Amino acid sequence: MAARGRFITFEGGEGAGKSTQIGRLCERLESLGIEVVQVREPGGTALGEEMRRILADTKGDSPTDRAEALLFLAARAQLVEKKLLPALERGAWVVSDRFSDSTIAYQGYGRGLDVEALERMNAFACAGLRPDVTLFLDLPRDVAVSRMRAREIAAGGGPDRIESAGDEFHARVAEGFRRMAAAEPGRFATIDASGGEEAVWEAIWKRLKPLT
Ligand code: Z5A
Repeated sequence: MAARGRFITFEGGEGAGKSTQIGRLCERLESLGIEVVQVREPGGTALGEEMRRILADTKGDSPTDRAEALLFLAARAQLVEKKLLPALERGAWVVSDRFSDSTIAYQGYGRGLDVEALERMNAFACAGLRPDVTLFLDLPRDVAVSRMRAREIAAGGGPDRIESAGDEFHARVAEGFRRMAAAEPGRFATIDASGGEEAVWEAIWKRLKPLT
């Protein structure tokens, strides 16, 4: 029987460089002959992608804070059971753009919902699955905003519902990630994401290479 694969998650505020670094990581792992399953949250299943559309919508009937939390959790439950557990059981690495810590940071610290209740609901939704390593890309909000604006101008898009939540909300989210990283230093690696792509990548690979 194959050894269980590794489960790596990337967390942090929007525009911190998660997708960019995940692309590099998956390429590196594949070049080493490792099977990689790359997913994003919310998403990764048909149901999850539909939830993503609903959650980003700025025009429809906005979910309440509790309904928002439950939508993220439902998308996660579907992803874990349908995709992540089978991949890990056959020995693949799973690399996820956000996971359960985002719910604690955004819906707990950001929206002000009960963090302990969210932790219990996360455990239920994840069927007990926890990341082996969580890379927290820490980037000052003003730098992230200017990176995102440059991207939006290039792509012609605009901020979604959660992106538009305001500076105080995003400061609480960042504080939430920092507290979680400090509370679980064995799982979290805090990466200074303010450097160039190459410097950030080197810090990430230094943490993950010993697991290959
Ligand atoms: N959410 C939640 O509330 N609760 C939950 O439980 C979950 C999620 C799971 C998902 O957003 C939203 O859902 C998110 C949290 C919430 N909302 N907010 N706000 P998403 O998946 O659409 O997007 P995101 O996760 O917020 O990330 P992003 O905007 O796609 O950013 P990123 O992936 O971290 O960054 P990037 O795309 O790699 O880089 C951003 C730009 O910077 C891009 O133009 C890059 O080329 C550039 N870049 C990247 N790295 C560098 C460096 N090192 N230097 C300079 N420029 C760089």
